[in-house]
Amino acid sequence: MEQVKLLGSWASPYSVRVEIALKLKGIQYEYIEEDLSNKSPTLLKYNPIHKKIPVLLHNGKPIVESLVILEYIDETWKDGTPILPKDPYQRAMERFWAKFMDEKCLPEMLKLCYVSNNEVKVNAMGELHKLLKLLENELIKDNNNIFGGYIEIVSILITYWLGVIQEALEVDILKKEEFPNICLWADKSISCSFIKENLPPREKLLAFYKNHTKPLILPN
Ligand SMILES: N[C@@H](CCC(=O)N[C@@H](CS)C(=O)NCC(=O)O)C(=O)O
Repeated sequence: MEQVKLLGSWASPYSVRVEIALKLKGIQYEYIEEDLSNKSPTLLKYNPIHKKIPVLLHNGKPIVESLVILEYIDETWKDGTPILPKDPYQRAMERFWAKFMDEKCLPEMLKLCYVSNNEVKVNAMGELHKLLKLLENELIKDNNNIFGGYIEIVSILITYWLGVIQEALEVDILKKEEFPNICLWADKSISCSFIKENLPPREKLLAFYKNHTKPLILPN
């Protein structure tokens, strides 16, 4: 009998990525909510390097880092719906755009939310705008075709979290007129049942960000 546990946090897109993948594969698992302000000995034991959620425990063995976990789930439970595409080029493209979201977009989103210095926040907004343009152009170029299951799971950061963060900070970066392809893709993606059913309720997430983010004052 397999034992699968997930240490997560309800407001974390990383943790929700893993939940979506587990549900997609039909894996039974036990979810353990972590208090990130008072990390459990289990979290520190199984992720001593980063001390972060999510941590997947498969028969007692820990796997950390959401992108690594998604690939592990896909390779371990081959029977369910595939997460990464078969074609090596497609796989490479999806991995590339996943890294783009986590390594390029996310740091700007974090500055936007948690840095107190207003100038840093305004710059982050500008940087994020430029990055989203790159994504918008990619979506136009590929006619929305490169984006399969893996990237859809990874990009809840943009397709769901960014909208909530924008509302909490009262800014509008991802405007429909400027980013029609991203907005269309985001609408489609988050209304897809396997994504939608696992997202935290919008109002709850919004209240969380209103509580936790530092306000931003836009220059005139
Ligand atoms: N690169 C990691 C990021 C995970 C991450 O940043 N987790 C946050 C919650 S959203 C965390 O555990 N933070 C606790 C801390 O930084 O002390 C992944 O993809 O899993």
